[in-house]
Amino acid sequence: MAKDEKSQILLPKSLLITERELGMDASSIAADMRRHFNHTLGCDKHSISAHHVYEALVIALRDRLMERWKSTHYSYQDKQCKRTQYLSLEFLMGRSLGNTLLNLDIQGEVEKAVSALGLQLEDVMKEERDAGLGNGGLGRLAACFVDSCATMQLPVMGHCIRYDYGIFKQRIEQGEQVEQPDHWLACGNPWELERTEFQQRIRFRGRVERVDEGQGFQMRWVDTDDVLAVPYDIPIPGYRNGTVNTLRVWKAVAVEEFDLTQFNAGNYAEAVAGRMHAENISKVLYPNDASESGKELRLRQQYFLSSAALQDVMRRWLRDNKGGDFSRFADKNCFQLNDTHPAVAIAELMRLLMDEHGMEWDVAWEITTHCMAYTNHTLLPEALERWPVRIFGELMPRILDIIFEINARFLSEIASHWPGDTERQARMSIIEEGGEPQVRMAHLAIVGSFSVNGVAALHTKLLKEGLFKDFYELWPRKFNNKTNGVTPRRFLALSNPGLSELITETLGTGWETDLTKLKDLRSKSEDGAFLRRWREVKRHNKERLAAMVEQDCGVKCDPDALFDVQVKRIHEYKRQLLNALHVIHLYDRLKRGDTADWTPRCVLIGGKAAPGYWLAKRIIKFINNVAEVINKDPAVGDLLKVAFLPNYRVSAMEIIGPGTDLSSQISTAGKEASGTGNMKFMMNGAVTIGTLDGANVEILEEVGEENFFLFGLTEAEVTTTRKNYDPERIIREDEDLSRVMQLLDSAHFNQFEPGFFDAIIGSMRNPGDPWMTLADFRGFVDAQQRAAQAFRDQDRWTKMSIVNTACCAHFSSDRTIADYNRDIWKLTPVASETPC
Ligand code: 26Q
Repeated sequence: MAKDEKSQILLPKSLLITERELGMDASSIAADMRRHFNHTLGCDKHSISAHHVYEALVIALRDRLMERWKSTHYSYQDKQCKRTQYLSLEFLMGRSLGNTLLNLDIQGEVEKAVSALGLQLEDVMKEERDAGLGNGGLGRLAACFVDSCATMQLPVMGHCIRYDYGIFKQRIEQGEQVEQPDHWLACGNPWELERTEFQQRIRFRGRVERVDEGQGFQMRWVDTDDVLAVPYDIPIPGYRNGTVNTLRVWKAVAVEEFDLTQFNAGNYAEAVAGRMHAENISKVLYPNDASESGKELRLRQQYFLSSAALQDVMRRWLRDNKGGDFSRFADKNCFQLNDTHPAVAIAELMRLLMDEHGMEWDVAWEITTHCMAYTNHTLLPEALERWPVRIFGELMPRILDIIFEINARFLSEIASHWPGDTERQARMSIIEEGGEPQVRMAHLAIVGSFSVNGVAALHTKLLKEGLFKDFYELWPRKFNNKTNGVTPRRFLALSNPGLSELITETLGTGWETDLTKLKDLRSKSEDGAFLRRWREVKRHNKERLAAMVEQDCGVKCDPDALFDVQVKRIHEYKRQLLNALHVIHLYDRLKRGDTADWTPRCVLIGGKAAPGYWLAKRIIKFINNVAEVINKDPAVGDLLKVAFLPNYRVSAMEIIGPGTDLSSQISTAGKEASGTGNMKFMMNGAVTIGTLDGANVEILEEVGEENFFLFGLTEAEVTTTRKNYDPERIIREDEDLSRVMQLLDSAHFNQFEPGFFDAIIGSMRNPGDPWMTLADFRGFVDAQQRAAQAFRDQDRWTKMSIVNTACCAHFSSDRTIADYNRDIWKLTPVASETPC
């Protein structure tokens, strides 16, 4: 018997199903789909839709996941193993259906079940919307990580906010980005399971009281405006291993007694408005991929997530450790902070340990600093998060007190380490003085964590030498590198079935969880028949991509042309403008008849701009105008096509990656922390044209210079060249660039919009241009020429493509997670064996 804690009613164990009993064959699945379609969803002959079929299938699959989910949970519980919580304001999951079918190994049976019901699985799969709970790299990284953790049977739970609105949908109207809200939950989310029984109360505002309870002073945070955090669990299946981990997403709900005073005073509307204010916390994902200063709602989101996740862990701890002994808490728990966005968790854990569990500062600090670990994702100083002390104090006064105390103790450590060095104290302080005082979140994260990592070797080196130099001098052993990776299940096995089949035929299975096996493909690159097969797969994937481009942009691309692709958020440092300059140069060559040995090319560019980033939006318009002029010009024909792909997202990458020949990774050296798109392309046999930046450095190391089109200044050269950077001279001395700039100056791409691109042109001509776009023009054009020439020798190109796939093992997120686990988390894998 088990007891209901609330009602005290005794519940017989016979209620529980303890064996797996749901069939994995087509007929059991079809039967369950019909039952859910008719009974769970209540569909009848008047209300029949493809979406309901999709929902019925997902519920049938969720039932099957549920058995494995419980087993996994019991196994972790039985072992009382150490666990990691991955705290992230973003999880860019994309679609789940294909991934679930792949991981449960029931693609074939579900296909049969669906066709027995008279439908095509492919059509049903299109019904799923992307879960777009993230902006880009950082959010997708979190999604790849939970996939790898489940596949490696590591007890890791993801925590995120259950935003009602994910990243906006991008439409292009007259060449400009128009944002539309992404109400992805409008038709519900059949994957999730609401867990009201685990809800938590999150406090805001109020004031702090000092109370004497006999055994010394205690701090009490009182008169607060509380919000409930209600968790929804999303299953994360491992690859064919019986493990199902959890992504827990938290929704903000007003507390019942919320604004009862208003209500009782007859102010009904005000009382309801108060509820809405609380529930706004989980309304919308902020669409900036660099920090946005000062938005109070964003800080509320950060504290909401951090506190909910920590209280959730505390609840479990107190249940399993009666009497509240915290001495082993840090041995059993790790919190990985995905950038500084959840860094307030450091102060929140201190608060919970001291104020709610009566601990002394030093004991609480020892625990906190032994379970927090921080990952940095940026090298741009302007992207480091800062919050005005004033906002912090208003929203979370108790948390601000704790941050001040952390800082006071930290500064005295600095003072004894470097006596008299007040400048260093000011540089390192968690509080930035001067003007409006700010909390420096990265400093809080470094001081409060036992591990600080960058996301690629170059990035980590630059963090130690630059941004975090002072901290590295103080705590060299805290700093470590964890080069990013991507999951080969979604980005190879699922999105590139043709290549997967060829690989499996050649090497057997097992590569899906051990990409080092792919290195044996290298020996096949001399085998003519294999080259032909490889080329056929790529050709088929290019047809699929060309169909998407035609549908979404109305541009027809010849699948035999070189597909040159750059998809990522629009940012000056990522230099979509350099790409555009090259396109204009090719157009100029065509116009002047310089077409000897021409390689037909389709240039595809896609990505969202933060709605408030004016220049990034103007860059989108620029690319669209250039594309329109070129595509319309009869003199150009099929030799050059340019398209801007609207609404780039995870599910689009699943088509784009496999169909790409040449992957553009052309950021200013020293600016892109890692990049992960570069890895997805490489895995799918695209060759990279890139600078020595982020993880490109490691891709180059793996494939060798002969399989990579390297160009551009190095990070060190960028730093020295900056001092006497003279873009006008570069233009003067390069005839091709002069001609390109002339076309721009003559408004060739904005004949009806005079002056429209002046800001763009001006930014590149500016000697202070931080991204030094023109400095790399010549190198880029020459590298593109080498790529075009290599492509004309199809055997040579195919070999390069094979080598790229063969060498991608280092970029599997399984390798990344193995590194996190070996150096930071130290978890033991737990097989899911316990009966459900
Ligand atoms: C912060 C505060 C307020 C509002 C927004 C934000 C915010 C949100 C998202 C700041 C940054 C981000 C996202 C950053 C990001 O995606 N960075 C990328 O992370 C990848 C994974 O490590 C790297 O590969 C990329 O190089 C890096 O740019």
